[in-house]
Amino acid sequence: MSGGGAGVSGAGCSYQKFVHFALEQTRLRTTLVPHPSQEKFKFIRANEENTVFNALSFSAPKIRLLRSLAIEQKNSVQVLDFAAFSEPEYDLPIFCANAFTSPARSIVVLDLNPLYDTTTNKDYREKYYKNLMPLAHKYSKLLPWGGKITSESLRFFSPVVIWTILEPTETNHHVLYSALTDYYKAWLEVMDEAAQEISKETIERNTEAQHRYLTWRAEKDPGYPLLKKLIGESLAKDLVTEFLFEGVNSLGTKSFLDYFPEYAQADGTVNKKRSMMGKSFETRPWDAHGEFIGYADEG
Ligand code: BLA
Repeated sequence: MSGGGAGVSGAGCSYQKFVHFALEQTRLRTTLVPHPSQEKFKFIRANEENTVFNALSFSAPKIRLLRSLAIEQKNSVQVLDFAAFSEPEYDLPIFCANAFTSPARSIVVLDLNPLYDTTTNKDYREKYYKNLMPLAHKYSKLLPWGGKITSESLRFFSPVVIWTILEPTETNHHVLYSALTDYYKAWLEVMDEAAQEISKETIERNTEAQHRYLTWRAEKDPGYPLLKKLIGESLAKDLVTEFLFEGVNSLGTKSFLDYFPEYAQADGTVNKKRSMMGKSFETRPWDAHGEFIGYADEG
């Protein structure tokens, strides 16, 4: 066997295994209750018979939304989109685990996405990422930088991000599973320690930062074309706005173009291109201390 097929089915098991692990770990620390979005999407089915969707969503005292979407196509594509968003009384990073595995390769983004840009906001970087740099150091060696990336995405990444493209082998998926679980445990740790903000301005700022993130992803997520293909345009749209990025229509009133005016076209519509800046960052643009060093490479 060429390894591809075996690796992919192995990956499928691990994504489900990861979801199971993550929920179990979360329940050790807090009480999960089903999120209202579960009702509509729990039993979502694909057009194709060989494709299984698994959608779960919860909330908990500090957690506004914890949701997971796993897609498995027999002997073919395996997808994981797992994220956790805190209540706006906390400025917690957003846990983000995205993996798209085909027989050819796995495209992975794993991060504690910062609520505030860590290049311009040193306090935020110190608060959440200083302690995580050893973890990033370990896994960025095992899961090498995936090469040039949509430049806009960098704004939503932290110095500990794992952006990688892997051959879907057994060994690689073993390392990936270990990274997923270690990063999630790290997120649970900061979640546990997070103190509630009481200042109205701070809570509003956190709300808007989360809304901006949701707005970006609901509009430009690379997974959307595949979702459209699998469940049709209308349901894919609902899945994105009411499940994956739930809150995009309720946490704020600003539009995509309010946040990202560079995408405005002359007729007032949003440019469909994923990126206005193009791709850049051939190599990892942070040093071992989490300092951004990517400017030289830009353009
Ligand atoms: C590709 N997915 C990508 C790429 C990134 C991400 C960076 C590489 C292409 C690029 O440079 O943009 C993921 N980008 C992210 C994430 C953030 C971001 C997580 O900005 C967060 C801020 N991927 C999924 C899901 C599917 C999926 C759920 O997470 C499918 C349902 C598919 N991702 C997918 C596919 C590609 C991809 C098919 C390759 C094709 C392409 O590049 O468009």
